Amino acid sequence: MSSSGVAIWCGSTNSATEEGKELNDPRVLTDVGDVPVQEIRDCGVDDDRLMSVISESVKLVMEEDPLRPLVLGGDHSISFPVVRAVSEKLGGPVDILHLDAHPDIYDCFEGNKYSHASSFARIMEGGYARRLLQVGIRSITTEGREQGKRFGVEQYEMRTFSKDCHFLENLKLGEGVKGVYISVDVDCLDPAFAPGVSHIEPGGLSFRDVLNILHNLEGNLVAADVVEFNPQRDTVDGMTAMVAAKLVRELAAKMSK
Ligand SMILES: [Mn+2]
Repeated sequence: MSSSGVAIWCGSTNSATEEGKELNDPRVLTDVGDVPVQEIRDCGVDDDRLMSVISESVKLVMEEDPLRPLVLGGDHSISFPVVRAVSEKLGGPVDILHLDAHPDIYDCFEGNKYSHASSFARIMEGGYARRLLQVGIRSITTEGREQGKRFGVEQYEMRTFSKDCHFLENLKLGEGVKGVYISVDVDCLDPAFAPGVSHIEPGGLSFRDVLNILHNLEGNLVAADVVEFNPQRDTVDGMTAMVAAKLVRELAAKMSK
């Protein structure tokens, strides 16, 4: 998180978002600090407890009306405890727009039901989401498709993106539920735009595709996460940190509307 954190305020760009929100305004973006996940893990707590710590931390942020959490990973395992907290705090399910190369919906991955590849199975089982739209998908197994069907997930694959893009850039979500949650895995982007991720998967979205979807989305955006930026892989001039930071900036602007 630290290098994308620095990139959010980087002097090579200015403090305005594309649609003219001022990030210097604390009503648009305020850093409330980190959850010390690694330190907690090092204390030997089990995964159930670790997930609870993340959920309780998000709920604590939401006490501070009108703060809306925008959580930075880490890997995609955080989406489950964050969405759970948002849904429990607001008192009902949300609609989720999930941008990712992968559906992250395995029942269990490498023996871990809380893995980065299982978060959306836990979210759907828990009833924390009504609709789940997955966009950018281009690495999906038979189990991923079956789990998608089982939970009624709307999976939009990259192979049909040119056909679906008009629909995806005019989304209206969150009506009749508590609002909209956006989860952005940086690997939804083509590696040409964002090589600094753990799982390189060619054939992805352009940065402008993602911005078009976000900017045009209609709905009350109550929370979001940006995950899977990997600073250790960000060897091309820190470019992916800037990409992740711009996602955070534009999401913050969208959330402050
Ligand atoms: Mn992914």
